[in-house]
Amino acid sequence: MTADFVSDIFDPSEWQLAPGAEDYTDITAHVSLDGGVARIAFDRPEVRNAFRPHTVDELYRALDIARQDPRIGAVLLTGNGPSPKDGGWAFCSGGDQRIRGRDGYKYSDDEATVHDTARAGRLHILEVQRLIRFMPKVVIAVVPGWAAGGGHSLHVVCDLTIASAEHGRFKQTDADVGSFDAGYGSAYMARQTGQKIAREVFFLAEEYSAQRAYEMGAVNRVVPHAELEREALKMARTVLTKSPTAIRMLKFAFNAVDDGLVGQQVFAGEATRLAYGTDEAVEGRDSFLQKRDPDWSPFPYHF
Ligand code: S0N
Repeated sequence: MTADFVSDIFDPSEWQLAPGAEDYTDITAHVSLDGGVARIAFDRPEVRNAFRPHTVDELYRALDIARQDPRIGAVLLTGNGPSPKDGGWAFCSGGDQRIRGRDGYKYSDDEATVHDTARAGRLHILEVQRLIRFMPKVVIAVVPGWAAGGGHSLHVVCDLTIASAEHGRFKQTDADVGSFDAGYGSAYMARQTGQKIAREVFFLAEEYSAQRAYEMGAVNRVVPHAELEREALKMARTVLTKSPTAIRMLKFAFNAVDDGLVGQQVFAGEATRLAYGTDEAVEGRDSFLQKRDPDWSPFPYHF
């Protein structure tokens, strides 16, 4: 069964509901009919797709389901629209400022009944950033409108970004509202665009068109608004034509240089998985289980 309509540029004939997606209130989640691509979208267009703690919980869950689904090779992260209030488009405008407390973002009173942590402030969008960063699949930010504040940081941390030529707009408002993403949002952005540009984006908090963001090296492709989702799906399907192992190793290799020992750990974990498939590793395991010395003689010291 194909999906219901969720956004003006969404093509329901390409998608089916993702597992568990019926329960989401703040996002939508779909899987392409061929099973290879996930589409996860902020669904609060009336507030430019700002996220509250509940939104982040759902986003984390949907991304983690995509991470664990062995058929899915690429994820589209986007925002539904337009806003019913004024027709404006957004990818995401970051943390919902209406519920920001002194120690982070608060669950609302009705959510409080279902969350043990309801009264504590949360900043767990950073957990979502890490999930995007460390999932062994290509995550594409599909930007139909504003990418602002924490929404800007999310696009930065995604592997690729494709944006609407007409409505895609980028603005790092963190310093306007007294917040600061001092991790991937800023330092990793500087890796992408260079220090001067990243500092300008944060220190001046000006608005940039999709075309200008492309020129900065922050966006991969700028396409007509009506074509955005089609082009994004095409990009994802191109990724699916590549070797899954090669893509995984490449993503973690790109990450490793900036991620310190965690980056090395993630890359090395994949290397270990590959090594387990060799006769040499099988000999190591079997010799232990058979209580004998390993015979490494068939395995050369490569140079
Ligand atoms: C996106 C902007 C530029 C769009 O401007 P535009 O098109 O003029 O629309 P508006 O009229 O401003 O907005 C339409 C309606 O949407 C509401 N709204 C928009 N954004 C938010 C938001 N983030 N929270 C709550 N409501 C929002 C407007 O109020 C308006 O509503 P009505 O119709 O009722 O008037 C513009 O909207 C804008 O600048 N938005 C704010 C962007 C922003 O500052 N976001 C927060 C930045 N900070 C974070 O995201 C922090 C994230 C985080 O968790 C974090 C991560 C790492 C480290 C630290 C933190 C941390 O929080 O400290």
